Amino acid sequence: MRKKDGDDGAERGRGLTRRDLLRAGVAGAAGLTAASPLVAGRDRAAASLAARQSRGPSGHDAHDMAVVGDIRPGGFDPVAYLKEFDVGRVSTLPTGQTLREYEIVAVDREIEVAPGVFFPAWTYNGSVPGPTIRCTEGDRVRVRFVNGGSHPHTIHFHGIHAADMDGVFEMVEPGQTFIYEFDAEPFGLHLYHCHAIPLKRHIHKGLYGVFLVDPPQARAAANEMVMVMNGFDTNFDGDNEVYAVNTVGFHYQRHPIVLRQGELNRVYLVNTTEFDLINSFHLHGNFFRSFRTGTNLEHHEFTDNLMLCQGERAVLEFTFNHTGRFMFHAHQSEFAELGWMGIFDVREALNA
Ligand SMILES: [Cu+2]
Repeated sequence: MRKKDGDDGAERGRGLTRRDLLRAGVAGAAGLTAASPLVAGRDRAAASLAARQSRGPSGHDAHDMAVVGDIRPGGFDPVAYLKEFDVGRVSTLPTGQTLREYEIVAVDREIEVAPGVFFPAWTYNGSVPGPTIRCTEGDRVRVRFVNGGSHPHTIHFHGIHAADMDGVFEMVEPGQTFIYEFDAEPFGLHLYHCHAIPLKRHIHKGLYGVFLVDPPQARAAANEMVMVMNGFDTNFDGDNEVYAVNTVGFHYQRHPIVLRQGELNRVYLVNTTEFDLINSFHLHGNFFRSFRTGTNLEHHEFTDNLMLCQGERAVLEFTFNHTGRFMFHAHQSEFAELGWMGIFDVREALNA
């Protein structure tokens, strides 16, 4: 966000500009099908391919907004990602300790970060963010990491573990495998990411994911959602053009998240945004309890706006008493206008 409004002219002609993104977001929100200045060249070809692929058996488009309004089907699905937890392959060690084994492969892959906007990502298991690794405090975690990418990578897990399991000094070259093994501690909401240098580039390219360690006594039952605040520098000028939770700008505005009145919601919120020092989460029409780093079961704050530095995370809990549509977004207006914007659609309880 270093650029000021006056720099827009300098951005022109470089393809996607921040203003184009804004237009795309507005178009998507209004449900327009007209071509956007955002969609140009190969992006236009990809969008029309997406439109063709989404055509249903009736001959009509399955997605009204397929041309500019939505990402292609079949790729990363931000709605599914909210609730996808990888608990590993579970077994019991002779000591009685639970062993959880995970497979993570680094893959170079082009991803769609806004309708028709593609980004040459480096991924864990093909998606950005990578899989949400979930376990319980005290479990033995064993991660088999294969570097199938084109650059040296590692996995640096946040947590308490041995120095040679920290994923910092032992570079994993393309084609090599490394096994990370440690006991999961402390409980809380952590993250993992590549620690190869230049670090900023390896993280921003997409090599990060959520590492969730549940407390020994599980938290109360809730509608749980993982939200990773991230950004993408689509023209490699050292500045983000697209901001989002879970990668795709405006996705939860196009596809509001359905919540139920009176139900406890829990958001596992992680900030992996590069280039900007802070990001934030603002909830409309409600307040939430925040548990910073998720390492304490007593909440720290009761608020409607939480600021997180890069790498910080917090567990948020809230219940809606009112039905209707409520926004959630970065309180930095610029981030919100460039994609970090979503809607909760709160409906009556199913058994009401
Ligand atoms: Cu890397």
